[in-house]
Amino acid sequence: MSQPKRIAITGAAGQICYSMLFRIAAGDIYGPDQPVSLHLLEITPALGMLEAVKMELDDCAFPLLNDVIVTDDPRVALDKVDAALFVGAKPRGPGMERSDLITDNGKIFSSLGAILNEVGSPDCKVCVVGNPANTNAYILKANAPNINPRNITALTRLDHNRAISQLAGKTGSTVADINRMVIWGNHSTTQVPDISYATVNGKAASDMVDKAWAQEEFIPTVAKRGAAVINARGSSSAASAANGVIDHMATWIQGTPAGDWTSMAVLSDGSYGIDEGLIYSFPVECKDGEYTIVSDLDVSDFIREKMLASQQELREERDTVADLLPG
Ligand code: NAX
Repeated sequence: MSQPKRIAITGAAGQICYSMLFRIAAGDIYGPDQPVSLHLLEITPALGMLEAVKMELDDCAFPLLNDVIVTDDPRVALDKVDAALFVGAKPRGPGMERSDLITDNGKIFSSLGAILNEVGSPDCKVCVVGNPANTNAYILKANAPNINPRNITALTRLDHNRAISQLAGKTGSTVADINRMVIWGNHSTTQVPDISYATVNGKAASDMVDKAWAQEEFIPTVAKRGAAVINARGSSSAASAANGVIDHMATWIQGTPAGDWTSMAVLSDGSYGIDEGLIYSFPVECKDGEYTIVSDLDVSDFIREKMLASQQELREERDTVADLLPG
């Protein structure tokens, strides 16, 4: 068997990770022939809980799980890892404004970015999950110039999966029948779930649903799904978020099926007129561990206006965290 792939995971004692670590240890990211080592990072007060998670990982006797490191030292967790999943962040507390959350969590990502810059591999694959995910990835990238900026991504795969599920429900099909869904923009309520290119069993989705549903129901339902889950269960999406992270990484590493694509928040190269350097969700094709932004899609005026509004939100978030960006 090959050398284990080393994966750092922050916030490892939290609820998303409790649904995620066991699947990674079972091979769900790198596949059934690739051993893995988990580098689990937590803040010091949560180390006891994290030890309990390690006990359970040990008790599963996963054949692919080479070793598990439990630490509160990011230098140990991030040392030469092949992949880093940045889940750990504070949730929004009572009375907190979104801008307070951005500044508080932004500090976590500027300091972890600087440490990844020192001890990480330049080609480490990064997925930021902790909110605000796109802007946290932006902060991390700015503080980690030694890391390939194309490899610093944020999670919109949960939104992508939510969109597929809504379209399948509406068209009476199964999720496996649906291809070419897109999420544009920020992982926030300004995101733009877009069925313009989606197919259901090879047929154009836009011919199967009315425009009013696509514009007035589908988009807000997907964009506000996180809040709907919070209202229903009293805490934020965990298992579906964990599944989204695993899908994001597995697709990036193992590739998109022929004729399909996925959505990832990645470094904008100016595609579709989006500011270069922002971390923005685009449709991407993945092959051999690399992604390519799907180019030259025809974007309607309705969708473009929403894409620009999401870009504007990301610009404002970037300006809010200017103090956390070096230089
Ligand atoms: P939890 O509060 O259950 O867990 C977070 C964990 O992070 C805690 O155990 C905490 O001790 C740890 N932590 C805090 N600061 C840390 C630091 N500096 N270093 C290492 N660990 C640290 O939250 P959970 O439900 O797991 O959610 C984690 C993050 O994911 C939140 O920011 C949440 O908003 C975000 N989400 C992002 C989603 C996405 O699609 N991008 C969807 C789900 C989720 O809302």
